[in-house]
Amino acid sequence: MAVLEILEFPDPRLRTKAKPVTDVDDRIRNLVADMFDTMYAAPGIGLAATQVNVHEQVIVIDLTEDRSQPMVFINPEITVLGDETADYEEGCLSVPGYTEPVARPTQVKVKALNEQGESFEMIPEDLLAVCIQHEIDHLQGKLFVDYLSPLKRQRIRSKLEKAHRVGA
Ligand code: GNR
Ligand code: NI
Repeated sequence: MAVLEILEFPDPRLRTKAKPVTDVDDRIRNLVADMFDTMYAAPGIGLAATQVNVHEQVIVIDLTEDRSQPMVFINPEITVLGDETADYEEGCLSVPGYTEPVARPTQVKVKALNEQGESFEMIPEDLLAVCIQHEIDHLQGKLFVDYLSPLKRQRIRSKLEKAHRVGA
């Protein structure tokens, strides 16, 4: 078990597209354990493997404060079920210190593998629906700042670049 380093925007490695996991084996279960350690330490409610510079399709989520509902999504596939979208004020461990509203579909279905390599489907609601879409975006090399205006994105980029230079 280990707390891993989280890449921060505008690190180009965050733009890498993750590959599907072919074998849900002990190596992947170890990665999942390290990702939970990293997410809980941050703290955050979700983490995609991309953020710890592992470019395989693995996501962990736990929306609870007492860490009681850990969820694992391997090779997730999302289907949008309806036209409705809602704005949610999003943040990201890879964009520390900034939040902005993002509009996303509210009705989605997710199919994935669990830690045992078994397939499951669910219809997430509310914050879970937001978080799963945010994490699947990471696996595709996408960040919530990509939904903002170029001006807002550039301001965040400049401030984080400066913070990285100063070592803040
Ligand atoms: O901890 C997190 N909080 C959060 C809040 C609103 C929308 C999405 C998120 S995910 C984020 C952790 C993270 O960066 N996951 O990739
Ligand atoms: Ni994020």
